[in-house]
Amino acid sequence: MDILLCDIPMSAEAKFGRFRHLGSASPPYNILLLGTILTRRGHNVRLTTEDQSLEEVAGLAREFNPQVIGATFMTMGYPRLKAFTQTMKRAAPKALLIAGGYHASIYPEAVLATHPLLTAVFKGESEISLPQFLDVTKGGAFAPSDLREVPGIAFRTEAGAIETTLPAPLIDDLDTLPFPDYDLIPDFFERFRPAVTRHYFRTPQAYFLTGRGCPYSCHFCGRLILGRKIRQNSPDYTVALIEHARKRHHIRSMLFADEFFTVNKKTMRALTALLHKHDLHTIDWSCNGRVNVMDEDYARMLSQAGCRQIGFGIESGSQKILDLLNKNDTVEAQAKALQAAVAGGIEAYGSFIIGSPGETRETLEETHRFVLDAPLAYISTCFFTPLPGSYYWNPEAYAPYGTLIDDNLENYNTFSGIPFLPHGLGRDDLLAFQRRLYRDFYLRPSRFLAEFRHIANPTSWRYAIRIAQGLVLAG
Ligand code: B12
Ligand code: SF4
Repeated sequence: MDILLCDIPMSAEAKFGRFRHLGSASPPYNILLLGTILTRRGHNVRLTTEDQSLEEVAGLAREFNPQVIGATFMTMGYPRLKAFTQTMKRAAPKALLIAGGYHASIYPEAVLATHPLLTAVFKGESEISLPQFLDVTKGGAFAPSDLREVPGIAFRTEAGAIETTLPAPLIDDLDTLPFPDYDLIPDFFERFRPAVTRHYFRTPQAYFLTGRGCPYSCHFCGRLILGRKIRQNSPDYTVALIEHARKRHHIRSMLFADEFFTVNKKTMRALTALLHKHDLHTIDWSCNGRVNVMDEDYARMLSQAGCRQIGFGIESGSQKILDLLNKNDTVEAQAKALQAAVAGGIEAYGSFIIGSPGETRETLEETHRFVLDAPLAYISTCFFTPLPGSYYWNPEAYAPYGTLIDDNLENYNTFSGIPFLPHGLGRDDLLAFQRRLYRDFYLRPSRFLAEFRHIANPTSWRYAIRIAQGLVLAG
């Protein structure tokens, strides 16, 4: 069967607003993996990425004329679903249209009800349910009641009612999944280059997700759909995945985008040993880190295995705000973890949230102090956004702390939209703080000197120019 899987088009302007010159498109790991699985089952799959325009995707749909077109999107992409389904229906009238991904998984019935052109909406992990859906629908010759056999979907019955099937099972053993076939996106490594905060990483850079699930409950995060249990690929699988990417794509750096890559020290000890054994420690990599497991010895072990940068979700330099975000960390522990990472030879990158519930001028100053005092190499900020599925999506939860000023989900991108204002602070206060934080952090002489470490890499200079231009253009 011919299948087109699309990451809903999203221009850099829509996603990053005034930081459009600095932001990069995100690889659609989810449909890349689904596409790989379907290809292995004999289907003919094409993929499109968020940086392609709707016209470009429509052109491909017209030419390819697939039997099924699937869309993935997060909350900020949801308002574009209507135009997407209408355009695809015109381009490939016979195609069944389906949707999945984070936002669709939280509201499958509502998404289906408001998008009459959709045949089904998938809820949660779909590596098992999507192939079943294709088997049942056979490209068009099926009765709606047949869809009851497919787990984890919302669909319309013959009578037009919306029905939901039992949840699809989570993949228990992630090692059963195939390696993502990057060739499904022909220019993958050109399209998805290292972000500005990792500008010195050599290309091609591989992008991996080797774990799923989260046991925490940060109040700003909608981590519902992948479950509470952390599931990780085994070290053997991860090493085979890297070997494959090295042989096939000659990768020279790697990004592990999993939330909890470093959380299990035993797994990491085994993995780093294998990286040395297979001579893969020569490939630079970056990952996300949890504060509670970081100490200097651990950082040194990771650094010796090729880890150059760890990203920490710090969120705030104020304990009051960390508590209101249910972050389960202390400011002190955050600072210690950053110091340990740096002492062990790894660069620390911190991401921060501005304008959280409870934020005041004082808490912003605490964050400012933290950022300037901590041994951070790069920072990024986003504005607090009450995302669907998160604790603060509920008005009763945020009302004591602030006001929702924008309900256009297109602005729920966390980078440029400011949908929520804490009591006592205005939009201009938050924007002015962000500007001051970036300026005071990035324009310090010590930051410039730090960049000289990367002088041998010409891509660094291109990026440095891009960062400077981007910050000037962002105002
Ligand atoms: C890793 C990660 C990323 C990675 C990879 C994203 C990805 N698509 O997988 C990167 C770094 C690129 C990323 C970026 C962003 N992320 Co993120 N990310 C996560 C994280 C930590 C884990 C996600 C994960 O493991 N995905 C694994 C894949 C396999 O799962 P999946 O995408 O849901 O896909 C499965 C199903 O949904 C389904 N499916 C998906 N699409 C489709 C389509 C069809 C047709 C079908 C049938 C099925 C289907 O099948 C897939 C395979 O099982 C979560 C938090 C968490 N613990 O869940 C946040 C999270 C998903 N991210 C979030 C956000 C907001 C973002 C950003 C907007 C941040 C920003 N400001 O840039 C960007 C958006 C990028 C983009 N356009 O996709 C939010 C989403 C909230 C929301 N309501 O929108 C989360 C929940 C965190 C949070 N803050 O609440 N993210
Ligand atoms: S932000 Fe918090 S709840 Fe969300 S995935 Fe990360 S640790 Fe889990």
